[in-house]
Amino acid sequence: MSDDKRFYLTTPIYYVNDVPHIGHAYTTLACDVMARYKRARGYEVFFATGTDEHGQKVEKAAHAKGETPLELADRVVKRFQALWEKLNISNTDFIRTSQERHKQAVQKMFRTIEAKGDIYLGEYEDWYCTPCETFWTETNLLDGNCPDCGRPTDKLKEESYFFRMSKYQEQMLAHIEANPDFIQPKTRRNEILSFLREGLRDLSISRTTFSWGIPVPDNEKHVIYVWFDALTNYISTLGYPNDSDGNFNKFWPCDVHVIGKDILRFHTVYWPTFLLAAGIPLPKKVFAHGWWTVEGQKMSKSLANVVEPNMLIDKYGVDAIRYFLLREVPFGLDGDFSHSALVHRINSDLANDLGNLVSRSTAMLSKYFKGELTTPGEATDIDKVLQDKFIRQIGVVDEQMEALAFNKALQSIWELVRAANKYIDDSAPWTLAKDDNQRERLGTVMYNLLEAIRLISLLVTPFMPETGAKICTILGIDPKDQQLDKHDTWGLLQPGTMVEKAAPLFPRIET
Ligand code: ME8
Repeated sequence: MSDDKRFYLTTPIYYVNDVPHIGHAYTTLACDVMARYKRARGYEVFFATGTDEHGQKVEKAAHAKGETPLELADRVVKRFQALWEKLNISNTDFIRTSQERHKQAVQKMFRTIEAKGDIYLGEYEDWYCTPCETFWTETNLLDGNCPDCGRPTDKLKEESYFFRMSKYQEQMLAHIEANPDFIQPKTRRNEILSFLREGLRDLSISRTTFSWGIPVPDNEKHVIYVWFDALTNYISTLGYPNDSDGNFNKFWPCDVHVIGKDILRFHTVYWPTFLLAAGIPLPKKVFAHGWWTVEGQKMSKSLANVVEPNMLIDKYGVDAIRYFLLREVPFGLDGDFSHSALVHRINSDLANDLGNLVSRSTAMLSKYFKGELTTPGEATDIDKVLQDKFIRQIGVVDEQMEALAFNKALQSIWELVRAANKYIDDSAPWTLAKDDNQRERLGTVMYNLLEAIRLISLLVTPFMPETGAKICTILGIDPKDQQLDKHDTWGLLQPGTMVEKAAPLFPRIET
């Protein structure tokens, strides 16, 4: 397999002091769709996710519950893993920062940068926001509170190891300027460029005030800063530094780190400068998506409006949720979750457009040909228009997927669903069926319709794996034998195939 047929993508690793909600599900789901799409296009994919288990925040949460931090982590990790299984997430690895393999990697990174002379021991005094695990200068604070989350900060003074981040300011600016796609979307790139132009301070990368973390090599009084620890997951998951399975060599640099906009600076300034110092190539792209509010409000425990994905999946089905989250909001912008919008999407796009297309078409084939596909006759103009549109649109979807424009890709696929529905209306099979001389034409129309449905099933599979497989089975094909890069041309359905009359794919939801 050539190098360009490899793809490595990551989600953030989630804190274990919170249980998974719709925001975490969103990032992970977007990565899953991309991973499935790339596999369908013949790529060997490494898709990493996991949990961020160290730091003061987790230590405090554990103590509040009368648990050790590891007990808390063990319990919450199961909830993340169970949710990913339920959401049909196809991750390659699940890294926990409490694992020994990860500790090895973090200590190796620390040692490498220290050996280069870019880590030194000093003293730290600043304002610390524990919920955000971030230090702020006096001028950053808003009325004494954290400028990000608005909560109170504490003044901390401690001996600390520092990373010479300031040394890399020019190099980082030059990298971002020379690589316009490194930070996406563009607005985020501008945000980071202006942040860098203001100048970089050296970064405190160790703490002595708590112990739940990875010790600094040869100075166990210090634990390594949780972000230095967490960001290293992107290479520890690949087996850095020993690389006994060869994955680091094979998959690094990462094709895309997908994150929420809240953690952009860590991924586009801290992480790349650590890598520059360690002499490791930089990731190719960081894509920051927007945030979900719920029914117009910020999701928060105190408002008791946190949307719990398990409940949604049980109520509406996993594919409907997968579809909704990626269709509703352009990837990169903020969005609002509401039950009415969800029900509307399910009823109009899934039940009406897609569901009806499949049930109408298979019902007609069953009625007119006892479910058997016949050999298509010569293509008429409307047949050619349909075929051309499908072949062209597959290329459009590909470009949109490459740009992580999931909502646009789904819109493009739905243009095909609507074109196929229109093809039924324009060719009026029920009229053809009344005339024995039109038998071959009727067979051609049915063939074209089912071939259109086959191509739609290929395109929807990364978004809705169960639905894609269900449609293939209805069409008498083994889903395993259908792969986008090999089967995206028109006319692959075999005449003589028996097609099932489909039960509704998505029942309408009564409101
Ligand atoms: O930040 N809308 O972990 P975290 C959309 N451990 N996405 C949301 C969201 C919302 N309302 N809320 C959360 C951390 N997210 C660190 C990361 S990586 C080396 C370490 C998503 O558990 C979004 O992707 O707070 C965000 O970046 C992530 O959850 C934060 O998860």
